[in-house]
Amino acid sequence: MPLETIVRHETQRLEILNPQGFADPALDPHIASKTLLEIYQKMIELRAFDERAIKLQRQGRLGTYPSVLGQEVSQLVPAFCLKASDWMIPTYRGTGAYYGRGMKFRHSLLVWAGDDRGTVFPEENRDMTFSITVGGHLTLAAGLAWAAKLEKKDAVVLAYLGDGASSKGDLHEALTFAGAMSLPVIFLVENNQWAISVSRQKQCAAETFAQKAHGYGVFGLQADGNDALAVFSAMQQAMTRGREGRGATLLELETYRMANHTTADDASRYRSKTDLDDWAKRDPLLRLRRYLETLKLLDGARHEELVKNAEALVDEEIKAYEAFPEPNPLDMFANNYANAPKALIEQRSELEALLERKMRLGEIVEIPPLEGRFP
Ligand SMILES: Cc1ncc(C[n+]2csc(CCOP(=O)(O)OP(=O)(O)O)c2C)c(N)n1
Ligand SMILES: [Mg+2]
Repeated sequence: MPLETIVRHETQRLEILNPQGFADPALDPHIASKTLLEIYQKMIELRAFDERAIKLQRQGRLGTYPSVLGQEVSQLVPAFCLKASDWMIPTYRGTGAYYGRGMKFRHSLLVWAGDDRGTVFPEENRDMTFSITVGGHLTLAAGLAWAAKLEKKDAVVLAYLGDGASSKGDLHEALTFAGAMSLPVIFLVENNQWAISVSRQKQCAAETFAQKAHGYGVFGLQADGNDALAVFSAMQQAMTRGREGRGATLLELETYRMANHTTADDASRYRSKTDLDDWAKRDPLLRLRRYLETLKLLDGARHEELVKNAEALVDEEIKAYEAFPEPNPLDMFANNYANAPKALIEQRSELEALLERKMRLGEIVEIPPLEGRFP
């Protein structure tokens, strides 16, 4: 007797804009012109920033930097779609996510210079500091979503993760909980085809990351991550589910990391140029540009003007970043403990004495004011 099929699953993929910039009329979400232009402008600004951030690092003016080149849509559009009262937790590759929520580039630069005075988000937002620990924030996101549900507000939680992070046990725990509790959370897998030097093929044998959703009873969807309209639409679906109490979404956005993993990596050692050339044809900026041109919302002159303005904006932001006063080294002890352990108190006193001695000897002229609180 043949075995009975007890369950069958399907996973769908959403693509609206083709590489020539034509939208499928049946799926076009008809985003307002003003919103489309705002998204495009932000993408241009993000790309200008990304390019300069890498140069700053090469010049020794920045510590390190994880590029978002080629991921402008998958970074920026989901964050842009949120309401300020929603929660967001990006990963270290989150400059575009924060920019989509209104964070200033000067603050991103401070963060990548190792200065926590850069963790400044627009006050009304519920933005979390990004997770450097791969996958470590996913259970936190589920917890935030549980809190949001208990508060009975319609907030959703957006947690970004990479294709590599999807292999961590954290995602299993977070999805299990989010599914069982029907939580308003979106786990957004930015599948950029690489986890440092581990390729998508080596990462996971499943055809898609989106289909993992089925194992947890959550909604799964794959979208073309270089297609602004598809990502916008997929986010609307996922947010509506969350706000209406219909539970969590695992959203896979297929894109490509066009740059090195970070400024400390050399991707030419492990991947081919052909791959890069193929993906360059699917550039998210170019595709949206063509769409805007077909709608007569943009022409060559306006595009050039946007690029010029973006470069001026980035110049300003770099100036503001480099004009930041030196921090007080004692601030590294601040804001961690209500009651600091004895060893930490001793270390802080030691550093304080050292700074005073250097002042007396004239080796430093001034100790900047303390910003944080130490018990
Ligand atoms: C728990 C943990 N293990 C290992 C690392 C080192 N590490 C940093 S980034 C990375 C690859 C992550 O790849 P992916 O999730 O695809 O994100 P992407 O960098 O492509 O955005 C690894 C292994 C880390 N930061 N945290
Ligand atoms: Mg990746």
